[in-house]
Amino acid sequence: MIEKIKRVLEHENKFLVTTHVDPDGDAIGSMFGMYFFLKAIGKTVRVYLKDSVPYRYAFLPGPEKIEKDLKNLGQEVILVLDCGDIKRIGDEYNLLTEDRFIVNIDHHETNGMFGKINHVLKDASSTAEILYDIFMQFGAPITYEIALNIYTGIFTDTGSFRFPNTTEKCFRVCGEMLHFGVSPSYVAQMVYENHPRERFLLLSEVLRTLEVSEGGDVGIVLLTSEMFKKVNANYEHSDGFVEYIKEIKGIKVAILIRELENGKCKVSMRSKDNVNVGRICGKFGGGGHKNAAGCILEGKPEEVREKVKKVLSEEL
Ligand SMILES: [Mn+2]
Repeated sequence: MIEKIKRVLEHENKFLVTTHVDPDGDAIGSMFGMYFFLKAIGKTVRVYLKDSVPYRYAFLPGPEKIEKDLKNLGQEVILVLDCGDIKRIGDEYNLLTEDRFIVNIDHHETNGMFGKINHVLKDASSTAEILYDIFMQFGAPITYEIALNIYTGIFTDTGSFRFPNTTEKCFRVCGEMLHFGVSPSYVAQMVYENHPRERFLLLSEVLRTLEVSEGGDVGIVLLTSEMFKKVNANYEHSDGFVEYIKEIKGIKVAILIRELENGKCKVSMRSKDNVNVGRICGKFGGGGHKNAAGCILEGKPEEVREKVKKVLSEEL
């Protein structure tokens, strides 16, 4: 598979790189890393990202121009990175018709295999780690820009080397990125110690809703539209809140239920060890990984909480 991808990257000249909406550090790092790599081997590259780059990843070196629509699509090879479902690149996914040459590079368990080439490694920590192996095939020099993006992708998708997807390889690849000038403390500061204060005002509202199950293994919090208004915060400020709930002793499943505008809620789940929240979210039409997944459900946050509790009581 990696040989096939190598051939495409070598022989084609025009590429469009994209990733999922609501991008995380691996999505942005993979996309920008691929951008700089393709530039380094002399290719013409466009980058399409429906959403803005979240503030915590704004330090990452990236292309000057990020396109927000796919109107002027030519004959580019489309590289879809870190995206389990083609619909998640944004509304315009339907412009990527069957005759398009899509290369799907990902590590989501629930990947829809929507590409002409599908390089989906479920055991990889991150898409950035998969890209590292691809880049190594070329013998092209890894620049600081590429290294910083790869490092950040692996660092964030492993929860700073805390999640079960953390392997020897993660440390090896990240260690190697240090040779190219990456500073781990700089990345950590940019990603984790660079928040506007609205985030913490919002967090204090959310923590008031904390409900821990009788057995102490499930923690659920709610995030309502009202709370955003009250502290003048936006969605971006709430990124990663669910991780705090997972820090409670004994918690196996941490859940954040966020109210959306359309009478629905986004449910984010995180789990420890062998609890597979990817499968649980799959039952609700969502997806993700074993220890990190999400889905969207109808109803007010309190109603959604009841639905989720019911399913969890059957599953755990
Ligand atoms: Mn990822």
